[in-house]
Amino acid sequence: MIVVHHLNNSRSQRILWLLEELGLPYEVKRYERNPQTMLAPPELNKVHPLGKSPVITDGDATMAESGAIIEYLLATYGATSGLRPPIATPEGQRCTYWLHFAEGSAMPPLLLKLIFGRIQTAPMPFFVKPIARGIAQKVLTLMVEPNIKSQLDFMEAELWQRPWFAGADFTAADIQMSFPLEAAAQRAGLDASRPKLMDWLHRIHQRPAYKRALEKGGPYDYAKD
Ligand SMILES: N[C@@H](CCC(=O)N[C@@H](CS)C(=O)NCC(=O)O)C(=O)O
Repeated sequence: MIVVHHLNNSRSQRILWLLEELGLPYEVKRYERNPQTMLAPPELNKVHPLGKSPVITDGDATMAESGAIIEYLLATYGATSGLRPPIATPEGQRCTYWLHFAEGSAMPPLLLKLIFGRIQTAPMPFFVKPIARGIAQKVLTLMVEPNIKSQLDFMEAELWQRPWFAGADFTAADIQMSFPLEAAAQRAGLDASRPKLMDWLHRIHQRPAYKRALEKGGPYDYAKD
């Protein structure tokens, strides 16, 4: 039996969604973030040394890292699902690209925005405040925000060419891309000025498997479009 070690409001929502799309039986073990630090509880370290979510176990195998988990589930159980087009096709190549892009390129600036945004409002001694805030603002305006903007422009342009990230059909690339785009809509300025991305968010949120995954996973603040 596949067990998903699922943290509330996290990337592991994507794994529940994939399992629902595949129609596989699985068990969810829920973990709650520390409300102050937002970090995962220490029990997750007992499943995997890094203590992050998602992690799955399947028989003797333990696997972390969303992209790797998605590849594993598709290779093991999803060969005929159509969610992973053959690698030698343009759809397959695009699917691989977005499966990697989501965590490798899209998430880092979004995470930096979150961290440097928190520095700007964090309590600290009054004499440090203007320096810390000034540095945070510079990093945000010179590096982080331009990166987010160019990535969002790029993704919007891609969706003007095809309805889903890999091509004409919904694939695992759309599942993997959900978290960065939901995070961008929540805290990084993705809005109606990028209509193709907003329409894509709306379409993924309408999928029955997405809705079933929400019921299984519990609180998930990112499911807004
Ligand atoms: N690149 C990893 C990132 C894993 C990750 O950072 N997960 C977050 C949840 S969105 C987490 O566990 N955060 C809690 C913590 O760092 O303690 C993946 O895609 O699986």
